[in-house]
Amino acid sequence: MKQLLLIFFFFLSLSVFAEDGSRLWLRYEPKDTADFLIYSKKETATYSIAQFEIKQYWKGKPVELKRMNAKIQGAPYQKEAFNIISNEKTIKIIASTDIGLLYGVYHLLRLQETGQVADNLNIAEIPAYNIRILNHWDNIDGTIERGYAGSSLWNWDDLPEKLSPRYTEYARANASIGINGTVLNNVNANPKFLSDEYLKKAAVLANVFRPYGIKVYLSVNFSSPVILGGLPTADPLDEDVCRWWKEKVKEIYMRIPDFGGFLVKANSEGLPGPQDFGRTHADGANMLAEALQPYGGMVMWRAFVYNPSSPDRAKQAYEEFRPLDGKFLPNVIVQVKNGPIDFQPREPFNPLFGAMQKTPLLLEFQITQEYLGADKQLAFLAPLYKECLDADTYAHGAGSTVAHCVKGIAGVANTGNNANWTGHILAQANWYAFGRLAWKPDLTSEQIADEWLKMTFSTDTAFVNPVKSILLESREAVVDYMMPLGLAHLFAWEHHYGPDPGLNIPGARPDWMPSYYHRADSIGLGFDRTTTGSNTVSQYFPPLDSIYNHIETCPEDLLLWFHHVRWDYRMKNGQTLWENLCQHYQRGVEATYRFQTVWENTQPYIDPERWEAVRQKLKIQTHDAIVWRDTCLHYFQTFSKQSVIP
Ligand code: GCV
Repeated sequence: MKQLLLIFFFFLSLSVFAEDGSRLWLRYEPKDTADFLIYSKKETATYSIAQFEIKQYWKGKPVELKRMNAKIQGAPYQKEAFNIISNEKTIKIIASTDIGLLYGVYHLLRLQETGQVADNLNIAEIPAYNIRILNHWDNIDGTIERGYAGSSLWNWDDLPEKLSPRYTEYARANASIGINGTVLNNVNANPKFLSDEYLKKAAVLANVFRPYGIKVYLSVNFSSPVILGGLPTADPLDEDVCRWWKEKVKEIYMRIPDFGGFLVKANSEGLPGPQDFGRTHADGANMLAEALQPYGGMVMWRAFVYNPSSPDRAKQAYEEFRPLDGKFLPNVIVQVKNGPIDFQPREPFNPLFGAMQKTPLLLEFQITQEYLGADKQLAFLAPLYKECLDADTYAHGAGSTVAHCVKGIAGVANTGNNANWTGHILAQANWYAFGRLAWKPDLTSEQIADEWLKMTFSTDTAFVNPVKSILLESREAVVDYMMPLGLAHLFAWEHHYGPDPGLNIPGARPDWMPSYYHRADSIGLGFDRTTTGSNTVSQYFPPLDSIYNHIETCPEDLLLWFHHVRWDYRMKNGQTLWENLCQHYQRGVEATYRFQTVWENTQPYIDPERWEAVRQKLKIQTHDAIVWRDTCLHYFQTFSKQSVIP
């Protein structure tokens, strides 16, 4: 009952709005009616939300919410699936579970908001993956690692007693795009999150999220048995350690009966892990998996590993994890970043996709723009996500796309406690795009941009079409003015915002220095990963290994990733590498001017607050794009010895 009342007051609170971006894409206008107050005591909280949303916001013919097995052709029973079927008089949303109904309701409202309600709807939707999860890199002190939208959404000091209304808003926003899991804390995990004090807090958040179909997970520190439990070791084969984890898991499930499981970063960037005891990643993951298995929980074990002694960082995850294929328990899923290095503006797909054939994989994207302009720059990431999802691994012949090789998708969240949630209002589109693609990877970037713009701003084509075009262009523009042609990691020390290709800190890890990645010299530019270089190309299936290996066949947008290319090398357009490099940097800057011009013309279509907020950000973007272009070209010029072509 308490939960239903909370939901009621939450919806009531939505009637007062400021145009600060806080409403996200959920800008449904309420109907002029009071009948949404009627609900039956027998209904679940999820069903009540579905009912509220329809009664409050749906403006078409009567809707019936029907719980029965949804008929999804060719798909097995799926508890999150739904049908929407309409005839002249009514619309039926059919699902076998309440969460399926709620997803159906949000789908129908999306159709309404984007002007796509047809007379005879016959829709069957089933999510492509069961795991569609956000990873929050939120710390216990309220800071967010690589977060650019304020502090953590979780007010740990106020929990478990005081609940922010934002927790419900967060859950609702996620449910509306099909996200069904959230890892509350940073992968650089503080063991304290497993203390009773913090489990109580996490349990309260889980209670808020549950009606919206969202499970809570926690990142764990591998040394927790030592730091929290006082044991002398965290060796995964030690009986006391196994017992400690089993007890801890039992305690968690007493507090959170539907707890999702653990996310683990181990033996990565200085964090502890099983290798500290001469054990493998599989030993570590399986020990945790055994503890979680009786409760249906799972382990998401990250494959983000690299160490400074390796000649090529891009090879290491594959080298460490590929030999472990088949050695993980069934409730372990290995979480792999989209590219082999680290969320760069452009990377080839990670060669582990397709290569781990006996181990389920979870694809990890970054929604927060650590390497794509933080909260200051427009970079609509659907094209980046699509590039990876649609990439052909050739693991089982042509057509074995990354999307087919994975069992779920994780996204490092871009949310914080800023009123507009994501720092840059247009970055809300990346949260939205992530959810939509995790549900349906076949959607196009254009469809997603179109939906998001119509729901967030206006359905007027005079607004939607030009803004959609700049959204779709924006990621490529960032690549152009930051790191074109396959360059990577030219960032200044630590903050990963601005450029510093010449950075050289004596004594620092070489693989944290830009020169490790760009390898500029008097001959040319780029990292030789061919068979005569670091041989990373051989981690890809044929024919990709050979396509990447040969300079003539390597796609030009990845040229400097795989090859060290002479400054005077003739590219496909007949001009030299140096000339092309200059053109890309210039093209990127010019695109940002276009973003400003397009946005200036949108003033009549949207509210002044959000219009001005975006306008300011776009100005910063042009300024900073110029800094990128000038810094990089002037630095590379010291090697190419050629003048910068304007
Ligand atoms: C959470 C990169 C980031 C780190 C991040 C790490 C990871 O190195 O810069 O902040 O740590 O990736 O994904 O674990």
